[in-house]
Amino acid sequence: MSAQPGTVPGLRQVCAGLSTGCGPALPLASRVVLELFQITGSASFAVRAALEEAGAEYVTVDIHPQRRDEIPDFALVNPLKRVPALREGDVVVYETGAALQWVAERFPEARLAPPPGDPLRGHYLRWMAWLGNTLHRAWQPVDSPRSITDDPAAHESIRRHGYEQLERIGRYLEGELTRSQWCLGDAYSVADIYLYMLVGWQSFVEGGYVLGAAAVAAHSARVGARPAIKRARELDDLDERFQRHHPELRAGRPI
Ligand SMILES: N[C@@H](CCC(=O)N[C@@H](CS)C(=O)NCC(=O)O)C(=O)O
Repeated sequence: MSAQPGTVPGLRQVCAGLSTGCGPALPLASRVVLELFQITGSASFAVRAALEEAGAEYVTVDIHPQRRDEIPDFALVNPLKRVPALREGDVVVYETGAALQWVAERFPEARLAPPPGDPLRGHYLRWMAWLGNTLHRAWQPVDSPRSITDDPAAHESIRRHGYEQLERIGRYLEGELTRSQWCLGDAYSVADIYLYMLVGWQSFVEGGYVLGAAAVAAHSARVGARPAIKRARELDDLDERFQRHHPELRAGRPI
């Protein structure tokens, strides 16, 4: 969408249809801008997709993977210098799961999470915790055993254990998603976005890998067909399999 009067060039003004947050345009100096620190095609995709789902107005701050100090504010926003990270005025949030939950709460009209007190809240919290502490980390042993040990003799066994864990995770997800449209049954949430991205990372596995079976694939297809998700993929230069159209570029810049 095109920038509106009074906004930063490139700022995404996508508030149409929301009941709040779209008042008369204020002079730029008096506006607090929501910033997404990102590397296109990385874990920041999920947060961008949630912002797109929410119809949020935000700007992106592109972090160069090899030059993380180029943007001095990045270390202030996330001392770990990892993406995604969000800043809005004095508020900063990093860690994918936390940032997704924050987006859902910041834009409640978008109904991207069950609110406190909702009977689905416990399931939602459980999904978000599990995605962050289990599935997000599960690809590393198969994709990059050398990030776990530099002893090449151990890599095969690390990979084998990694695949065994992925098989267990795949069976678990099949059980959870069979007969269920979304992670929370009929209620779409940021958990679906997070799961969609993490399942999409299967295409990075050398030689190919399919996590789970028909129910996981159907869930990914449902999420991936949503207009906001398609838009986020285009913005992040990703195809339907989560492969970068231009692997040599991040936000249009060479890596
Ligand atoms: N636990 C973090 C992990 C974030 C993360 O690893 N981000 C990657 C991009 S996919 C990154 O910034 N990697 C840079 C690095 O490891 O130096 C989260 O959930 O946000």
